[in-house]
Amino acid sequence: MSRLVYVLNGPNLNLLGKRQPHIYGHVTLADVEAECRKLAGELKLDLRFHQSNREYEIIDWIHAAREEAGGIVINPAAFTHTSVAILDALNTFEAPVVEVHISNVHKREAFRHHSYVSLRADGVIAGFGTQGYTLALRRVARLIDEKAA
Ligand code: DHK
Repeated sequence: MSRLVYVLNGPNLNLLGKRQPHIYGHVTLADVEAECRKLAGELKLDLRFHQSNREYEIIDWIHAAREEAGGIVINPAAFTHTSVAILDALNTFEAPVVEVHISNVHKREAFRHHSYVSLRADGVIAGFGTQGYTLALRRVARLIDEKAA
């Protein structure tokens, strides 16, 4: 089982830290990546960390993950609520998938309550702020370890 994990981020998350900080906080995506890389070192995981505002790029990264990754952590951002294409791509990936939302989407507008990605995700983390990413990585590491045992 590969110890490579893809951390994928959807649209507008490049503006994390500047965008609606009352909802998404002041931590930047670069800060999140640094925290994930630090934890990955401790958990002996390799990481590919990506963000895109384009649906097809996220799909292409999921396809790349099929070839080499032991897990995916994904915050699809607004694509969560719209993208059958990302769900279909994730359904081609056989290893663990954890879905992350920085905010508690269930406390927000009704259109954020439905997630296509949750139909595939092995677990969902919402409302833990950017800490959700490291929690998700810990879960993926555990699932990889359990499969290897
Ligand atoms: C991020 C977004 O950009 C929104 O479109 C989602 C998610 C929620 C988050 O909480 O990380 O609805």
